[in-house]
Amino acid sequence: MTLIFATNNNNKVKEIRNALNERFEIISLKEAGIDKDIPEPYDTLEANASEKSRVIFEMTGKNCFSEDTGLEVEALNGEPGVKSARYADGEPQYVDIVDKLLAKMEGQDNRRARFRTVISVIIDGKESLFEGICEGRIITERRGSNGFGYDPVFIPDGADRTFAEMELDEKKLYSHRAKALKKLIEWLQQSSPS
Ligand code: ITT
Repeated sequence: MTLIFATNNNNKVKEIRNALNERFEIISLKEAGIDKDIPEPYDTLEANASEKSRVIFEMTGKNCFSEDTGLEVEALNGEPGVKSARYADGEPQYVDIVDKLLAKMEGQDNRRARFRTVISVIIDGKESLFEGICEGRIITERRGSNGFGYDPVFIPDGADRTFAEMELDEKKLYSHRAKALKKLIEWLQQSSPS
């Protein structure tokens, strides 16, 4: 089965490919020749994921999926959440989103946080949603150079290294994205066994 992956984030493409089996082929927007910045106008991961897959389905008429991911930090009342990609936008005092997160978490004892991924898939015009959650904690300084986004400051429960200190094969044992993808794959395999 072939699916267009409605994302402009190449790290997501790498992680999803790494976690897929040979029954599925993923075509990135770039590979599909689609140069489009898809807006994320809503205030839930679900609504934004739906919007991204809907836009690409309407453009192509092909089976596709998208995902929206947020980092939800307990001490920050669930922030940055749906704003994770744009957390430091318009705030030049921060080098990047991680810099802002570390500043907001300074002096905080409660370091609990979780990544949440929502996948929206459209098969033959019909949408389904799948969720994956990874619980963990935010450390006080960056560690590691792999991955992307908040990976250098997030340690998943059950590990003692950040996602940025792990290779893809290890990150997928814990990750929100891999968990949501597993649900999607199981559902696809049940829907079209062979
Ligand atoms: P698309 O919308 O094109 O898929 P995006 O980067 O804008 O790509 P999101 O809206 O889902 O994706 O943004 C979520 C942000 O959260 C993302 O830019 C990263 O900074 C961060 N993020 C998402 N998944 C992550 C992960 O597995 N590890 C660390 N940070 C992550």
